[in-house]
Amino acid sequence: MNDDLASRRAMLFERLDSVDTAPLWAVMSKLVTPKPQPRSVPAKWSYAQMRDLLLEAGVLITAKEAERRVLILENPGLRGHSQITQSLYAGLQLIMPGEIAPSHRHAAAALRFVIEGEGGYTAVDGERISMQPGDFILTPSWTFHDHGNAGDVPVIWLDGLDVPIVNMFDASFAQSYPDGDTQAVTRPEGDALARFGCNLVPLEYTPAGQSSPVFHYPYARTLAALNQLEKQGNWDRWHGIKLQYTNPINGAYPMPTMAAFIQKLKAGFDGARYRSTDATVYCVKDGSGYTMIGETRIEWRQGDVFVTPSWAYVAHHASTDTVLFSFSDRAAQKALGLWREEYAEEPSGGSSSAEEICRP
Ligand code: 1HN
Repeated sequence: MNDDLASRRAMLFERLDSVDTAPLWAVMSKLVTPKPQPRSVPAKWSYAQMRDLLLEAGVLITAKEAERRVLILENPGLRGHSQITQSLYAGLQLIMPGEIAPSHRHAAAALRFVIEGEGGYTAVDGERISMQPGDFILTPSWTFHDHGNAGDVPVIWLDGLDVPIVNMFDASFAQSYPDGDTQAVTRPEGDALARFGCNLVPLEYTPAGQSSPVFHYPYARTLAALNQLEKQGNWDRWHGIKLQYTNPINGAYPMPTMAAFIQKLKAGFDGARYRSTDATVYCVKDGSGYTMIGETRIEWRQGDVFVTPSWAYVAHHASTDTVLFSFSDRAAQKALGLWREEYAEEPSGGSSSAEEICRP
């Protein structure tokens, strides 16, 4: 390019800049990439370490003062943004015996996976349920929710929220419960599960919202399903035995933005590589092993949380019998027609140039 052309272009760029304009040709390849270029990276938070830090926070601030006593799990590639992936927030929450976390509601939807402790409870939309380790719990958008601990040990769970999605749309609203710290309980424990969680629905039921009316998925039921399927065999080469949590009314994901999954891997499971556009947050319910995320090896054990970025190859390897919980923005991506997945045929560790196939 001759000097004259270069300087005329530079002058044009300056004039464009001065009127809040920019040339697409200078940024197009960054804007529209041939494949995902996530800023998030593979990462793990060791539960042993997080638990110590949480319990220290437990001495220094009450749940009530904090409103929520939570350690945010920030992806090392996204520090300072309260994000574990580009679209999701995750944190570890502690409630000490006798404490309450006051009632509020917000546009962001939350899910919870209980890691430790007996005696915790949460109230959602007028029903209070007690939490057991392994329980999966929903707080749909704009439902009042408060938590408490009626037991005598600390209760810790993983929170997942779609806050970055809500904020991307500039659609955030939030408010405190207008009438005290805890919401009025209007329905007995187990009401939603009886009405919607037993392959039955109330007579001539018409769905009221986009989230599952079941907001408590007790681990005893989840484990019974995994164990029955394990007896039958049929291990998937990529996923072991993997199920997705569902809205029983329509078979959709439990909430419009987030999907959640549970999977069992037998000791010695040596998974093949899989990738999808939904960056995924995992929590180890039980067991130990490691996951290859691209070239990164992440060792895990009970309680650990780890994250796999969009479109990275993921292959799980279990040393002992393992149950993994996971969640992602797959619901939102599928609703918007964006989600893609790919199964790599050859076992993990093989050549990355091997031919990739779609799964039958
Ligand atoms: C929230 O309301 C909870 O209710 C937990 O337990 C984490 C993170 C961001 C915004 C709201 C909860 C949260 C949150």
